[in-house]
Amino acid sequence: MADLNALTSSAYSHALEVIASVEPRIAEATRAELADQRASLKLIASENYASPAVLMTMGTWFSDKYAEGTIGHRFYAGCQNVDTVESVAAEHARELFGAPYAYVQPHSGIDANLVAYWSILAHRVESPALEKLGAKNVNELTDADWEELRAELGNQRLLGMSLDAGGHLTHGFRPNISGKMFHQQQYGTDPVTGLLDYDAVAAKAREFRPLVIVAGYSAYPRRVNFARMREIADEVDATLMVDMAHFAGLVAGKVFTGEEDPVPHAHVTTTTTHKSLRGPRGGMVLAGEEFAADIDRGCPMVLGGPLSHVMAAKAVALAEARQPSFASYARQIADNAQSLAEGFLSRGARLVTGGTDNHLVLLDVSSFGLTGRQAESALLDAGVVTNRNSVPADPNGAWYTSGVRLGTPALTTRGFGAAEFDRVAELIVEVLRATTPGTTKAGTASKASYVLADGVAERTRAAAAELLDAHPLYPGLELA
Ligand code: DSN
Repeated sequence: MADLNALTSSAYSHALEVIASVEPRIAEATRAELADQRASLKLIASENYASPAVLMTMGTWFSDKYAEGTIGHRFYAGCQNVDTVESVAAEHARELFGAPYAYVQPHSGIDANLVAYWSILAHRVESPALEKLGAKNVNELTDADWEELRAELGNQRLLGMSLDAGGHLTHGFRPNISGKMFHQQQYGTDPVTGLLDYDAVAAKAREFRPLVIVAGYSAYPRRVNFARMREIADEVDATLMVDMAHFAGLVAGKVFTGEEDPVPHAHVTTTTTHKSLRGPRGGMVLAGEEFAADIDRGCPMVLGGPLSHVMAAKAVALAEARQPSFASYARQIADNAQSLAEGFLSRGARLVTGGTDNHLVLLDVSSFGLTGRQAESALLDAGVVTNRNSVPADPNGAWYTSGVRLGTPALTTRGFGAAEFDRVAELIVEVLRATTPGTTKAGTASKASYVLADGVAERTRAAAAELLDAHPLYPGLELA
């Protein structure tokens, strides 16, 4: 078997030379990005490290091909190889997740959610409305028909998890288009436990009668019972959409099964491919066959031309996720999150919901006397990359916040285990204890500036380097 490390090193070294011959600053930035990623503790819960095979697949001439439409039904000639790529990616997605139908064109999670929303509107509202108007498709509608259709489409309701309880912008948050396409209401979490209260969600659904209930999260550190969410949706005749972007890797790796696997329970499931799933940056929609025709309208309804080079990389990543080693990886992600949580709790730090049972923890940094922004910045000084995040009913709002979100997928890819994550918790607590809020020019307490005690950043970086050197990123990849 070929020495893959040597091949990868050679391929990237040569590629950078080719790039440098045109724009050396981009070649330099690419080298610098690898060096930075290698030298930091990446704890952003939505990030990962894709394999060289996935990364290389994106750098090809598939980027040059237009292929609007669907497999075998394109608006451009010469798409036979794109058809192969999209078919293979969709086949892997269907088989990996046990979904009857998969659409692998979305460029991002937001795009995937938009495609899903439109497909639900089309399936639940537009098709019946067209039928009523005696038209086969939207092109046959007159201006008066459009008025009538808009009146029908305009009164649709969406119930999603609120942003500060851990939901996502695209789940009906007002500044996002999902909060404008739909009349939206939000469900939160229990104010004492921080946990989802399914009875409260059901009560809200009965009162609000949404067309769509969205489940899924980007900052909720617990598993969700999707069977229960489907019961709630069925009771009010809503369509259940699950956005599994954050935990798709845990579904793929069979850590989340039964009631915790969204795919058999949701009508439509969306995801990104680059978070715990460890693929290229992009999105995907999974559904039952009844939604397929409407989802297939995603391009050009919502999406620009498919990114064939990224669909090819999705196929490679999904093939990787079907290997047994991916299931071990997924289990390790969850085990490591446990260790990280216990590491914090044993050192007196406060976690939203008191712990985790997925891939992330939400650290409430108000107990250190800091805002999320101050904590995020001090940690970055020390080489720990996180992102600030609201906690439920956050007094500091969505900009300064009171929390820091930390996830285990990326460092688990590097080979970190439970002991390393306990050490990570120890380092983070040391940095936060050594950080104090700064003052504004007016002499009041600042929510942004901070003072990190002398020497702490350097000591933390040195300690982190020991962990990182023992678990190198892309081991064997050496750039000439
Ligand atoms: N930006 C992603 C995250 O960090 O969770 C979600 O879109």
